[in-house]
Amino acid sequence: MARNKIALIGGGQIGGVLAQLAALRELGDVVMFDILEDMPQGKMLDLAEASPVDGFDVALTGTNDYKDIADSDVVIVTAGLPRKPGMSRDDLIEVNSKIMTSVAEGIRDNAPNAFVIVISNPLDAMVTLCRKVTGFPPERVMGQAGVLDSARFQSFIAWELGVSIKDVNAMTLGGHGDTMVPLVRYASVNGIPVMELLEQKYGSAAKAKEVMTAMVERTKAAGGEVVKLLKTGSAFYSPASSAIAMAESILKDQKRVLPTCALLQGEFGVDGFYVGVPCVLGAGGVEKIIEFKLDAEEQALMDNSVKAVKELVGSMNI
Ligand code: TXD
Repeated sequence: MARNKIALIGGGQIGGVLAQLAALRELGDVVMFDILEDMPQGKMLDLAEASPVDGFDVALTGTNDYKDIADSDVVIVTAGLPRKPGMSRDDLIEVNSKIMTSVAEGIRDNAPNAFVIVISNPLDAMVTLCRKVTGFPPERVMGQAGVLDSARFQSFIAWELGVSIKDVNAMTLGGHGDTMVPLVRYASVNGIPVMELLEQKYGSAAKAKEVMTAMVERTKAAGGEVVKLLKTGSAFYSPASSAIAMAESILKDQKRVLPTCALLQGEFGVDGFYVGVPCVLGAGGVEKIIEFKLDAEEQALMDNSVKAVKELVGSMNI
């Protein structure tokens, strides 16, 4: 049986960590494509030379030729510019649209059966464009944002409550921008509502709400917080880990329920737009979009986020 093959389009900061994680977990052979000459070849050679130390046994290839991504099972796209301090994700739309169009053509023509996970920003627009250009069915084209946004929310909750991150469960919905919706009502520590634990800690519902609001706001601005500290480039460890969790769930048919930027066709009252929602990811890609009831406040926040996604996508004229 052939080994799984993972193609990485874009060999920059996130691409490098994706390659390392895929190799360490032996998810399959990895091909890294980039337009920069020799760079992906150099990175993959370097990583391959770590394999005797780490003990992973996969083939690692760097390339500037799309032909090398043939027969890939999963393609993860990070090609594009990251933002600089002070920029919003949406500021990247013009330059990254051009890049995404050429990338999607390369995938369509060379890996027509692959599942595609888009990471490039602005995420909701780039995944929409990628699907449009590839013409792939919606279950095979998805975006990564929600796993990361949720992981950030979970981190803040764990740090605030002084509990292990392993026991915190929380999720964000909506677009990958300032309007994302961290779901407070469903945030829990092994099923115990986080709001209840905050009230215990602070002895007042008002203070608990204030602390939660601060964590929600920090989650929404978490990408910018990292950008500001790094000075050049944006987050790369956490986006890579997040996309690898999605790829692994597909390659191993784990059927994990992960917040995924998926094409909605009536779910949550949205039709024809990519929005972050919980999905079952398995051998069929986005196998199921999980719908659940939102209360009035959550629905209003979701509507606001969907509106922002629609405006963003509309600005691309595709
Ligand atoms: O959660 C998320 N979705 C994200 C997204 C979280 C953080 C950052 N996110 C976005 O990912 C970020 O805003 C960027 O749009 C992408 C990639 O971020 P990264 O930090 O990896 O950017 P780099 O280091 O600049 O790498 C981009 C690479 C670089 O090596 C370029 O040479 C390459 O993309 N590039 C291309 N590759 C292939 N084809 C084309 N046309 C191309 N143009 C540039």
